[in-house]
Amino acid sequence: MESNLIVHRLEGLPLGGVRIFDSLDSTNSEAARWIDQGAPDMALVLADEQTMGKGRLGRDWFTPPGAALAFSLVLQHAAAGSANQVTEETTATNLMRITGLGAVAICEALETKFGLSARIKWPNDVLLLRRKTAGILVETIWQSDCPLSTILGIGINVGPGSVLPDERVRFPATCIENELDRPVDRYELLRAVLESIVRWRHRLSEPAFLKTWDDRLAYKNDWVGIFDDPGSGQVATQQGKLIGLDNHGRLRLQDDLGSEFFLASGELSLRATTI
Ligand code: BT5
Repeated sequence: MESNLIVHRLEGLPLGGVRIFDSLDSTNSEAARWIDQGAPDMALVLADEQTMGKGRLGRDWFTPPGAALAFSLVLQHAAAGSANQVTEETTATNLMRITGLGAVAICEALETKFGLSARIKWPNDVLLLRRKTAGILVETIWQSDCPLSTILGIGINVGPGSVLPDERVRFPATCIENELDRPVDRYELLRAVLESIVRWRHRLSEPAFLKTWDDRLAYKNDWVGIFDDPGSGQVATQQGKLIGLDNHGRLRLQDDLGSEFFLASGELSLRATTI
């Protein structure tokens, strides 16, 4: 689709600017370059294809042309009114919640536009029928201890061309069209995700947001293993029953003696397991 048609589809959203590419290394990398040049709040970078799409911890994210949504949104913290009054609340917890914001927005868009019930594999994956359909990569630019800008990067598998076979991914993948069995308009989906982000963005510390996030967690009441790197064949570093989120967006779990423990790191991976 031509850039001006895409911009037309996004009309009325409070975006700070839009950069659209047929092919790009990574929308998060382009957003970082734009931030260096003074990107406004809510600047959006969109690419049809990514040649070096990024996952967490140096991993890759596959975005072939014509089959996926890959975009990054710049959130300027001064615009949110927090840069001058950085507290623990606005740094650690709110940054963690920005991954939740992306996950909730994807789930809400899939529910409202397509009637799909998606689940969040904490912290950054969105699943349809226990298969990964979308991933979120949040990167923050700091000045000393102060977060200046956050890049909310979202990749969503829309058509079958975006799905890698099971042996090439760390977790089984799917796409929206496989689950719906009909074509999906990528830009209708993009608009719905952005609308949800706009709706929740300034409400990340409200109980209503935490509940919306918590309600969509995958593996609730299941036993999960927590791995540093589940692809390496290593055993779980911890196991527990997944209870939900705490007030900060940390994951609450219970060990086999019933004691609660919490996970705050976004660098862990969960797998359903049995004991
Ligand atoms: C993620 O990392 O899931 C974060 C993905 C974020 C991608 C977006 S696209 C727009 C923006 N610009 C970027 O450059 N990135 C963001 P992680 O949890 O580390 O998962 C990465 C792993 O998922 C890889 O190692 C593969 O095993 C698998 N994978 C790669 N591409 C996939 C795809 N299209 N669908 C499902 N799984 C995939």
